[in-house]
Amino acid sequence: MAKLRKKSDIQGSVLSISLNLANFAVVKALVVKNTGSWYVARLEDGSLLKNLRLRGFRCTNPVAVGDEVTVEPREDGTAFIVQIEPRRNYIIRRASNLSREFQILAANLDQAVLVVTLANPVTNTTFIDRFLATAMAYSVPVLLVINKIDLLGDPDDQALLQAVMHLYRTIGYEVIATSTITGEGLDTLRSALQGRTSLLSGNSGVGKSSLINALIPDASLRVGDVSTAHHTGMHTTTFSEMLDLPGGGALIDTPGVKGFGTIDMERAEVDHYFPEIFAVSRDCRYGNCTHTHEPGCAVLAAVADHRISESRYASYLSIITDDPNEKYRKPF
Ligand SMILES: Nc1nc2c(ncn2[C@@H]2O[C@H](COP(=O)(O)OP(=O)(O)O)[C@@H](O)[C@H]2O)c(=O)[nH]1
Ligand SMILES: [Mg+2]
Ligand SMILES: [Zn+2]
Repeated sequence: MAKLRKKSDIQGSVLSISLNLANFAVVKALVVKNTGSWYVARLEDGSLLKNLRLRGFRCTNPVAVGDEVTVEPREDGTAFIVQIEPRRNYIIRRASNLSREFQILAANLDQAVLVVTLANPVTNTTFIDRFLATAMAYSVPVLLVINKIDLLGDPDDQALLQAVMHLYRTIGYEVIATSTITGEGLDTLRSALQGRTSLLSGNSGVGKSSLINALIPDASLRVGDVSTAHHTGMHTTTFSEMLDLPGGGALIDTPGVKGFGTIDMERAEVDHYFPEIFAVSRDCRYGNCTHTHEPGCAVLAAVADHRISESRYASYLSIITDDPNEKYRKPF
């Protein structure tokens, strides 16, 4: 299976382009929309440059919403993005499951907001944990939003909500429970988003559009629109847009993109992205412990006596068994 290139390679490939800007005035701008074939960027004075195309880039979709770019206007009125400033961070994903190609979903993020639901639909915990681990690998903090809590009326559901909030807060994540129906949690969410640029993620149906509508009154996004049209065929279209929040800050919406999927992490580094597993792993007998079968594994012991959650450990296993090298691993 194709391996995603390392972060440094991607950054390098984007920035290693030599450009001839001699004859044209260039301007700096912030990319606020990516349709997959053209871009919209905002100048410092707030005005928008539309219909921007790329020139001089080798990979497909090298520019993402959140990128600070240099735009070169042409005499015929068209304009090109010709250079990208170094990124603070970014999130990439494969263009499709088995693709060699990668797409940058968003750049220069303060945080990623993962919207999940415990009912209608139930968000899979493996999906949540893969997202959290991947975001940590990209140095992007995650705010977990549990939406549709109005549906969690009965005591069992309430207990589940409390347990999930407790689990992720104990690990160190910020968790906010919301309902776009009752309005519960929306003020807390609003202040967690204020003044920051946040990527909004989550499976379809969890209420992302509803949350955007609640937070940005003039957004009027279609609720219940599954956007299947955006992810058919070999090359998934990257459509994403930066939406300004009334109190300052912005949400980056990528309709049609479920999550960032999995990136290839070196198996030995996966435990770094599960903070509670990493903390315990210091006590494993072997420095190269994979926490699967080794004698003296402190992680296995912690799972056995419930200091590490079984669901988190299952997610850890699901990532390390993804690794194509896993098949060829020598027995311990
Ligand atoms: N009960 C309940 N339903 C919600 C809530 N938020 C959104 N919904 C509903 O969930 C469905 C999917 O919402 P939508 O915002 O389109 O989800 P998206 O696919 O993540 O953008 C719609 O029928 C919404 O009305 C909520 O807090 N509680
Ligand atoms: Mg939606
Ligand atoms: Zn171990």
